[in-house]
Amino acid sequence: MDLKALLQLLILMSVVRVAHFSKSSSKGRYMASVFSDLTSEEMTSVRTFLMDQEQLNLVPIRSHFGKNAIFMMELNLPKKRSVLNFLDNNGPKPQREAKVVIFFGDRAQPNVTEYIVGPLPHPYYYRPVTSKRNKPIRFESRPMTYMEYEKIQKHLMEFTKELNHILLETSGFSFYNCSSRCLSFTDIAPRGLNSGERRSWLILQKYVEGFFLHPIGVEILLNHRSLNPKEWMIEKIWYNGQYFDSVKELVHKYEKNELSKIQLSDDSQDPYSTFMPRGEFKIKTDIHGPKICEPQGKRYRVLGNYVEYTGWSFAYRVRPSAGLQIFDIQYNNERIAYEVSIQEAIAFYSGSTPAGMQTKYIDSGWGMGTVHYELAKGIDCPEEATYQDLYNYYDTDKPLRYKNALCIFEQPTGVPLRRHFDSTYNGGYSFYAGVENQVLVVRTTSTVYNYDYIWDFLFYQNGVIEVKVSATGYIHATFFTPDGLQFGNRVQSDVLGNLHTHLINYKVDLDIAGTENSFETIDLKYENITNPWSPDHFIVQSRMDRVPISSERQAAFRFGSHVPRYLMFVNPNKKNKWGHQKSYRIQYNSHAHSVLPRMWAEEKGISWSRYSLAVTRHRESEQSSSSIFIQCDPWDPNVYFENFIRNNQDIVNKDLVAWVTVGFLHIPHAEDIPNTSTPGNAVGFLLRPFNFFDEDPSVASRDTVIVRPTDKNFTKVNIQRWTPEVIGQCVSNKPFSYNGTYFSD
Ligand SMILES: [Cu+2]
Repeated sequence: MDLKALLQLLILMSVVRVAHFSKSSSKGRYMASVFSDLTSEEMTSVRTFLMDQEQLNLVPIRSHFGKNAIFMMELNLPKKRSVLNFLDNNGPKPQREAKVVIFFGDRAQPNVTEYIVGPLPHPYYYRPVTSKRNKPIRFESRPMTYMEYEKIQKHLMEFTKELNHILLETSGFSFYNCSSRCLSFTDIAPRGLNSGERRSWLILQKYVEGFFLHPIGVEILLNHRSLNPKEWMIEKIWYNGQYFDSVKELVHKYEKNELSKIQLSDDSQDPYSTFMPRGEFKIKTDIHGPKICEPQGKRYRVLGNYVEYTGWSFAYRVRPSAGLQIFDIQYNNERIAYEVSIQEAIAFYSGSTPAGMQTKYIDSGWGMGTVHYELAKGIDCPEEATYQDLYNYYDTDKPLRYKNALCIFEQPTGVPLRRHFDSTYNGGYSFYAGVENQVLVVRTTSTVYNYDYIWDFLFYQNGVIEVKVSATGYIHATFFTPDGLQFGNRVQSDVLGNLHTHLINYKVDLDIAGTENSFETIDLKYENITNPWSPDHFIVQSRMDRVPISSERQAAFRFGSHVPRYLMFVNPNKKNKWGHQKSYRIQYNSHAHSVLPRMWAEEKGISWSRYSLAVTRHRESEQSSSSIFIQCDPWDPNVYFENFIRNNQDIVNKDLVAWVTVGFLHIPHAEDIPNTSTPGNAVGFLLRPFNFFDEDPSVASRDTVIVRPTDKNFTKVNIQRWTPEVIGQCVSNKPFSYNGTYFSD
């Protein structure tokens, strides 16, 4: 390095500024800890305590099937009132407790019971969770476990022994002595047609990379309700469009040639379902694309589960059922929301095969909030992101650490936050000004078997929060038969991509500058008035039609009904400088519609999906719109969202919760092979300030650049900026420059 370069570096180093964090950060961290998930130590102590309770008679869940075992544990969220008392009034810190789900298989009436265990970290009490429903959770509604899958796999091997030659002739793959050519299966849900059933359709597939896309034309209905696997039975088999009551019947008809046989081509060597690159682009390249970098360090701070960035501060946790929850969202120390969280994600399918027509995935029942595997640096999140490990206790006997399962990062959006070029319309300009648009992202993923959801919460400098889910992974596909074409597209010679609707439900507990809020809508109405400046004419124009909504029923917008364009949460008691009630607006980015007629069998389990938006009074007993037990019993759900609005409470000047449903119809097409890609498959909503502030709060952003010509000939410009003039090595070693003229040559 020459002397000049060294001097430059020294000057640069002396002017490098770093982000300044408030002195209250450590207090913020302490406050946020009221929401923090159970630590590994807490989980272990809860387990030890419960295993010692003789009357529970617990055994490890990973070594027994159908006994009494701890299935899951998570933080028991303290009541909002006591949390707010702690956060806002210096009240006592709420006691930490765990919520534990125990499977009681070894009881005269097997059931599932939820317990509260506390206090942490040294528990000495446990009590069952009481609910208004006053009915035990049905044992058959429990999520699947590793042990149950192991038993199913074993029984499938046994049951399909007689079928072995048919499977081999059909696909070249089998369950027996299969070495590299093995079959696998996908079990679909719900598992039956009525409450209390547990019988699953299994789709047989070749076990190659991306096996989800390799159905072999055989589907099996297995009744696995009994806790004694010896009593399990195959109730039906579907083979190439034909139904059989037993393995025997299929074998008999197969051997007598009394059915239509299939023989699949062998594509297992070079499957269409892999990520392996193939083919060429017109413009070939094998060098890196652009990357995100932070040339002068991070501008946000993560302390435990507490995050600070520009005006923002919030806490987060990741619950095992549905995943990310963001709490106590504040902007410049003013609260906007108490909680914004994922509640449920569903995908309801159609098809001509029994598995296709039966599939109604309700993903929290598959531990959607626990399947957050490691994020790849530079692909799933920027390399420089802050990565956090997450701990789960779900179908396990010890806490499991999911490394780098959550990431937080700041990224440029590539579009300015604000900008203006102030033309003089004669070849020059009076000023140019712009603000870079950087956004803080909190991200997790859920790989629910074949599908991958990417969950984002974005915090913009102008007070906007964006909530977004992107879908990717493998489609859920069934064997192609010609009548399948009414339910999707043929995407490979033997594969139908089945149509399905994705719906995602969020809880948005807004607290606009306090808990007392009201809800109103704004749309436009034409008015027709005599033209005041030309009385022989009329003026037709739109005027604002502001409708205060006073009850829960009135605030429930069914899919298909008219939804006013502005959905406003207002604080009627607090006004901005201009006399307007402080408000935030929910703005949708979604193409959702309902998936089943109201009250149809399985629809009861997802009654939240009736409404694009429902607004309810906050109630501790209405913490979630869904549960992990609904997937296996949607017919008699233990959480029935419709009840949240049934009592039609008054919602004026009250603590309000918005239940937001977004989604999209997915008709798989050739380009879903090998994977569904994220562009176009992202939906969500925005929370936007609307008279909450007195002006755009991003005026505080130092990501601003202003350029003013200093002489008539535009030979010199005055550049004003509030960040170091030189960015650093990471992007460019040249200072920002600007000319901005458009003279002709
Ligand atoms: Cu899809």
